[in-house]
Amino acid sequence: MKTALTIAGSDPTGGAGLQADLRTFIAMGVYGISVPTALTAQNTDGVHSVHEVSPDFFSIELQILLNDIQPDALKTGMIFDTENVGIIADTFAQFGLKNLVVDPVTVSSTGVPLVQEGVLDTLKNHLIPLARVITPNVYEASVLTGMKVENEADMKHVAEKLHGIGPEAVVITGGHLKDRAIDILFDGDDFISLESQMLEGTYHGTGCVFSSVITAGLALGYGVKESFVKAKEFVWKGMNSAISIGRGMKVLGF
Ligand code: PXL
Repeated sequence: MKTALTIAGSDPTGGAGLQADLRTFIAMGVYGISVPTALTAQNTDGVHSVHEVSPDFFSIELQILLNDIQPDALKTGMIFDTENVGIIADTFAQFGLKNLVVDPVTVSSTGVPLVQEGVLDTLKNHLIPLARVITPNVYEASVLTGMKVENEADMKHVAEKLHGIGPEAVVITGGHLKDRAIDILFDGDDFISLESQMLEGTYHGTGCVFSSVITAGLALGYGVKESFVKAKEFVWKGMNSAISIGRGMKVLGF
């Protein structure tokens, strides 16, 4: 069986973060392994507080796991500590890892910061250049590039700019154009733009699940484009079957 690693923050609701990543890997038929970067105290109303894993212990978590298991693909989500970003980059090289997907998480669905100041710069300089795919949403793409992203042309423009940092492909999620939800892939040659209807309401964890499907796809040996198309379909279906497990945001149903 293929294995995929998620390096992310814990979300006790299972709607986002490490738990959502593992749920997605299972649904995709991939064995999931996981290294937490931080704990969050949260429910479906939002994130209450964050407790990070210290760089010393984070490093041990990775060394012990990867000394034993070589994942077929890996993804990063919430990385609270700047130092932990550097540790992931070093570990990637040390173990000759492949198929890295970087989801540059910045804030929670309700706008609570999930990263220290400086994390995005460190991601840009050290981790994103190693990635096969990066999956910022429109907001994250705008913060990473300092550019305004207000329409599909802007999305394409930031995708090109981010591709210049070194990843094989850039996916920008969450573009809105009238009543359509747009996601864009740029692989250095072509753009693929996938559209769906915009759905009412707030859904928790769509970005995490999207990048996890891509990671599982790469682990299974699919190409970047196929994995992107699978991710759009998977998230769309999950949103249409979303469930209210608590009193707040819905989580994807799958
Ligand atoms: O959706 C981004 C995200 C990632 N990781 C964790 C989260 C969230 C959003 O709340 O809690 C742990």
